[in-house]
Amino acid sequence: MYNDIYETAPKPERFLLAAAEDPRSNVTAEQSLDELAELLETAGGEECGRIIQRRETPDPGTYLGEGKLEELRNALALTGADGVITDDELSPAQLRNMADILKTKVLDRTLLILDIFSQRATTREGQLQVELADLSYRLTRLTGLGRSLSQQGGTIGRMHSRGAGETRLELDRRAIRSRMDALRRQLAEIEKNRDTMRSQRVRNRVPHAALVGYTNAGKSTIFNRITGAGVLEEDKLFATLDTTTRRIRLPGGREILLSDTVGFIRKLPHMLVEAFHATLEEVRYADILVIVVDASDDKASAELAVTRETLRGLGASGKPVLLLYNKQDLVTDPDNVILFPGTRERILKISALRESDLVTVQEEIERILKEQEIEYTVLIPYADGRIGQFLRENARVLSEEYNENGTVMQICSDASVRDRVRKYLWKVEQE
Ligand SMILES: Nc1nc2c(ncn2[C@@H]2O[C@H](COP(=O)(O)OP(=O)(O)OP(=O)(O)O)[C@@H](O)[C@H]2O)c(=O)[nH]1
Ligand SMILES: [Mg+2]
Repeated sequence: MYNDIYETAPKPERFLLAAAEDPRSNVTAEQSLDELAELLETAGGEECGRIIQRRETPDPGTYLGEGKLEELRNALALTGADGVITDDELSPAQLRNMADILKTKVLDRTLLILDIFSQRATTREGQLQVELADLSYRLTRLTGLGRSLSQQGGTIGRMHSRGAGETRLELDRRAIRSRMDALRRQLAEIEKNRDTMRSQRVRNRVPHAALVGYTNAGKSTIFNRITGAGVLEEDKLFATLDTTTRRIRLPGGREILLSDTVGFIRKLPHMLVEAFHATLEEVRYADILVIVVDASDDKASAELAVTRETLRGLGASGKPVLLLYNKQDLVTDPDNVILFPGTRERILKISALRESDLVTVQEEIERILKEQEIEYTVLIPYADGRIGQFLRENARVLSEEYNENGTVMQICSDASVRDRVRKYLWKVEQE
């Protein structure tokens, strides 16, 4: 009788993990599959074995070669797994063929990440972004996914939290396209509102620092400890999907905006990068990037590389960077992790759990901001009085004199304000 009660707890779906190991990659297939297993756990599933094939490029038709597929089929029978997840994104043909050959549910890393994002997106914008990315993935894979997902029960890969997964697969291509258009329009609307907010910020000239980095590095923990906000921090991949921004006062008295952002990951599906571009605009407009690295992770250096690459893709490289080697309390052998800081990057070894370290972080942000400030002189013709007003509101005016041509002002500000008054620069005037 009690059995009924116990049986109501859903058993996690079990999957075999499969990877084609690229010998040129800077992480091993084992490490990459460890991460895939963590992703699977976050999605509510469980690994029951792995199969790795060493080959430079996956088989274009079936991802793994014939022999390995045979091995996989035996392992499926042996373990009673609910399906297979591949470490790379599968092409439509690979997905279809693998599902046909293995006669089981076949998922790839991308679908798993999409699944997690769809379970975890909380804001309206996040949900729209995930749905858009999900539809663009499915659009080209209707047949393959139909065959793959019809094989077994279970929920992973079906976008269960949205409740629309089943029907969505049946939508025809035209319906999907028009839904995608509608989603893009709604996202553009939200983006427009954010632009307005952002230009107000520029006017208020509050400097903006963004915490960025690999998923699970400790960004939200640092953010919460500094701001007192209650952003979810968890030992799971992709705990954070939405950008949160708070205004804080640094120890020296200066106010800044601090943002917590979605974590990056290797092989982040490109449709997600695209969908999240708007959210990550906060990163593009930031004055300082605070890159957080989990220094206790043996993949730290590869993860830092992914972070830099993603930042480049977002058009956010070239900003002042503060590099935080976090989780020092867990680092047992400091020589074990070799990280390569970029030139002119400040580095701090910290633990988010140590209060004093977080004060140091804020002092360092303050110092960097101060360095960014530049002094220059402008000559503003009397007819352009509003420019003088703009500078009085948005910069520090060191001196102000009047001559026959206009007002000569000595200014201290950051580069963005100076750029806006570029045509009045005294030097330019002289040349
Ligand atoms: N021991 C230790 N644990 C830490 C430290 N910083 C963060 N953590 C833990 O690491 C895990 C991930 O932290 P989060 O702050 O959620 O990481 P995140 O970078 O925001 O991750 P995503 O939102 O997934 O991108 C949590 O379990 C934290 O408690 C640290 O300095 N030391
Ligand atoms: Mg987070």
